[in-house]
Amino acid sequence: MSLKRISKILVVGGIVFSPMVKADMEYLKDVKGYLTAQCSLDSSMCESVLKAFNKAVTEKSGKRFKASMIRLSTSESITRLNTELGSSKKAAQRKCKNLKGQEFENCLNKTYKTRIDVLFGGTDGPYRGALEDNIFATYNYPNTGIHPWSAKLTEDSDNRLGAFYMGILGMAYNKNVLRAQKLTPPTGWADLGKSDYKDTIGVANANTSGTSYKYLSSMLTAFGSEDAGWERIVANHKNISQYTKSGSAPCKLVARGEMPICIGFMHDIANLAHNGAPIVGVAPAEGTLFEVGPVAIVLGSQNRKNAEAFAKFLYEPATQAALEEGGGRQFHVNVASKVPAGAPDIASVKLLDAPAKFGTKSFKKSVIDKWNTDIFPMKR
Ligand code: S7P
Repeated sequence: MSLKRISKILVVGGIVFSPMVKADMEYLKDVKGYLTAQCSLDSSMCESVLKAFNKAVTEKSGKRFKASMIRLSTSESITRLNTELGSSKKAAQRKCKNLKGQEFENCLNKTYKTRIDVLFGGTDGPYRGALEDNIFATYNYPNTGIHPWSAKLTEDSDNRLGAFYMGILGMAYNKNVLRAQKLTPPTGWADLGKSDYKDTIGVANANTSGTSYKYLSSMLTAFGSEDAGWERIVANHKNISQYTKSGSAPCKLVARGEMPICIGFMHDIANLAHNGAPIVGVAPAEGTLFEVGPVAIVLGSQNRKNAEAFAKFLYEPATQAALEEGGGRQFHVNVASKVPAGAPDIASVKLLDAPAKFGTKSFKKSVIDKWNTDIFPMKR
């Protein structure tokens, strides 16, 4: 996809379709029983979205509804689901091996035993990689009244993934801490490797965090060649003071003054600043990648109709309001949703376009394996 096309699809509200779903959300009235989700947003957003769904269903159906949820980082969430489906997959290899197309999908759906109905939130890389695992069901995700970056993920995944928000990866610093340590603010990825920044930077661990994979992918895209990107990753590693499990943790530490510099999503940084923290976001000068926040229904879900209703609900402006209540200032999928106050200014960001291979399981594995063997053990 050309950069021109990316810029076009990112113009929030730039393309207006007719409203996608009726505001009355009648489809929620048939939701009953159970729904178990794995969520990879920041936990406050996971909770506020689920609370909004429970409330909307309870109001529509007239019966109290309570979905349950587990919060896991994105790669961790995919790994956990694959582990849970381990024995089902072996059974499916025997039972479904001679089938194709819809018959194959129906067979997987019958054979898989899972307690998880739906995955939502987190970054797109690990979800894209998991398409090769045959764990997500097809669904007619909403396709009108939405921003094109969402429709693209659904199209790329042959209707196995929806996407309900978009965010841009960046970095941030605590202006008080930087001043106290007599450091100048970073302006881009290359600055993070400067010797002045020894022990000052926080980023998440690549094994668990989708944000971390987005960071590595940005580095491998921003410097003209992957080799040049790896050199920068090594230089930055020497200055990392902490690798956290979750992607949103480092900038929270920076907001509290416990660390000078972090790598994280610009909408999370904007939220911390909006709430009064002395944190300043930086759009990396060399350019950066964006995430789209997916939703996927699990093959074998015992509560399939509820999972479908939940996936549809994520596209409603009501979900944008719930995200915002949980501190989410990312761009919501629905063109009718308001851009949250304090959301980052896309026009000031140089957006990069990662090659399609970054969304494949094998390439993601090769990047994370290299990070584990060559980068992480290096002395800092
Ligand atoms: O807070 C929103 C958000 O930042 O949460 C997700 C999260 O950082 C990804 O989690 P991991 O890095 O721990 O996998 C992002 O998708 C989202 O923008």
